[in-house]
Amino acid sequence: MSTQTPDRRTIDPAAVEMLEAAAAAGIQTAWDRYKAQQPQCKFGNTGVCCRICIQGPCRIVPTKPGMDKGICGASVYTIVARNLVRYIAGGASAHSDHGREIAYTLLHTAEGHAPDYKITDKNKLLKVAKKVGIETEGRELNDIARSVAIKALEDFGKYDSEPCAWLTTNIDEERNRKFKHTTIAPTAIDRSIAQLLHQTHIGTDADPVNIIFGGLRAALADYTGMSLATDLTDILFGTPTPVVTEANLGVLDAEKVNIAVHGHNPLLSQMVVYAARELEGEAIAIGAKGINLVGICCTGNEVLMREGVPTATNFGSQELAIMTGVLDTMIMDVQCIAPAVKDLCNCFHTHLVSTSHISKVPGSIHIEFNEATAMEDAKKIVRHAIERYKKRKPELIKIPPYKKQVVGGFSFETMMDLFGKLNPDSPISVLTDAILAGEIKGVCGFAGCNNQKVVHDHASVEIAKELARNDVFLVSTGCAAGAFAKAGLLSAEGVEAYAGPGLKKFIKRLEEKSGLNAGLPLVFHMGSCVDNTRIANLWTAMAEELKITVPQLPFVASAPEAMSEKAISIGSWVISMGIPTHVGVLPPIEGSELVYGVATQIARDVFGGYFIFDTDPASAAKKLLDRLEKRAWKLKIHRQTAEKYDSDLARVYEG
Ligand code: BF8
Ligand code: SF4
Repeated sequence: MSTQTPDRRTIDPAAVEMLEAAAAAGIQTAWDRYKAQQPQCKFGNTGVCCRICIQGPCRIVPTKPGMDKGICGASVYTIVARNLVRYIAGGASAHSDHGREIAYTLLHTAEGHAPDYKITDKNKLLKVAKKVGIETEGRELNDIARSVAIKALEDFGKYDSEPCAWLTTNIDEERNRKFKHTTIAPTAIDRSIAQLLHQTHIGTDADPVNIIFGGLRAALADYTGMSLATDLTDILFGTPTPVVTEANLGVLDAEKVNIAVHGHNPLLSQMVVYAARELEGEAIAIGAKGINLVGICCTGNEVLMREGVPTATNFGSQELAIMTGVLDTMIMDVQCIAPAVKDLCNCFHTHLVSTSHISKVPGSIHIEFNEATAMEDAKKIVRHAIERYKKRKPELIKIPPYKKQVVGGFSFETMMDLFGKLNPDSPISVLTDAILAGEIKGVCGFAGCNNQKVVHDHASVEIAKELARNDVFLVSTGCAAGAFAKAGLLSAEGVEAYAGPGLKKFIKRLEEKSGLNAGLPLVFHMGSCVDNTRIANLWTAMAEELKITVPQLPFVASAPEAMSEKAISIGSWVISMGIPTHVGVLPPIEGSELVYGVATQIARDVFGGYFIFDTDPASAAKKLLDRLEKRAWKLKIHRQTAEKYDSDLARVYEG
């Protein structure tokens, strides 16, 4: 008998409806495929299967003589550590390659070779230029932009031994020292990734701690690539400001041409936004009421943040958008696009259009997207969608009537503007004062994915509600933000329903001054996964304001449904920065007590941040709260002591 009923697979009401429809129609989804994969291999699940050379796979059974090591003699700790850090190499490659494309587009825009792009946010350009040490006085904007782009590209492959600019200029002095002393500051993004693959080649590094440090260097390279991606994207398309929109499958409109942008890179999705606006008339000419653009995954987050484009689904429920029968085209770029979407397209009229030469799905239509012909390419895709509209099968249309209001667009700059309405001289102190006064307990940053190993959206939403009830200020990115959006936590409705008294007072005080008619949300949406660096900017500003180190700050992170290599990479730089980080899915490291111990305990001694693995949302929320309360209590004690003895605040104490 099946142990899975729809409501145990997802808490999203639209997904429940669609899963029922899928079951009735015999359509296979990720939930079915997950079940078919059970039981999953225990060796793989605990990280003890090595496939690094083709003598393998070597599977380790510590208690069985002869099987306690790989054929080459690699110990279980070497194997688990190598497997773990190779995830980081994958994640850092994905994020940084995305960043590199943005940097090239900025360069080509400045040089006049990418005519459809422009420098939209001049202030951000000047701010970023100053931050990374580029002269701005008396220079043309394009000239400055060119220097900024080159500086960013240098972070990928420069030959000197200075740490990457987008790392050092975004973190505080203490973290810079820490990363230097622990030798994990990357000097070039590409080198740290290549070096990590070299380090983990058969017969190179067998020392698990050294391997993990190599992994952390690549994780900081990941941070560097993400950070420059965020900065340069803001320069090209604008720094997000508050937007009001909606989320869930109910945002699809049966009377309009529906186009979903899916993936990560805004160089394409932003152009599709412009193209859709321009071609609205062509859609009307064929009998539609217009064009309805929706987002899936992080490129959806990018256009939500800047353009208020509604979110249709997050990662876990991406296939279900096609089952509505009204999605005329799904445009994909890179990352997190399940190949299964093409199989679903075969059952409906939807076309899957791939656009990147490194990201194709057999059977889909490929319309290559080039920055030199960006608008033309985007229009071609939108016109393709308009054509598909005519091919709809009315008998297959089913749009679940669920959607929630979303108030998003909270870039770091927008957060500062918001706080600045209460204290223009020191915006960030609005947040830190509320912590010192005990009104809020601290901050939790949510990130990450959906993972079939846990109930879709459940842990993210449950942990957020519990933390909110306990007066924790919440920010989010990625597919966790997608879960919150669909559950109504990204709107004022969420504040009314779940905020504790202190958090409610704090948000309402901000809201009164915000000038936002829609009100402020319970969780502040800070963007896509690369925008986790906006969250890092927030904790750095808070630590600097309080004159403490990041590991002393009442700030925690949670990825309740982490799934991708990118999520592992992000989690690794977040703990290196000094933030206790909850992950709600057990990564494959349990096969080595040593590696598990490094991730959950030793990391705390060295960096102040560490992983908390817990698959139970209630207990995870409690652990996160405990960490915040402990850090806030210590902070207050240390401040009192410093005041009493008229001394400086202790800069280092265990977080
Ligand atoms: O980069 S949260 S499932 S879509 S990996 Fe992917 Fe995870 Fe979603 Fe965004 Ni991030
Ligand atoms: Fe086996 Fe060693 Fe090859 Fe890994 S590297 S597959 S442990 S022989």
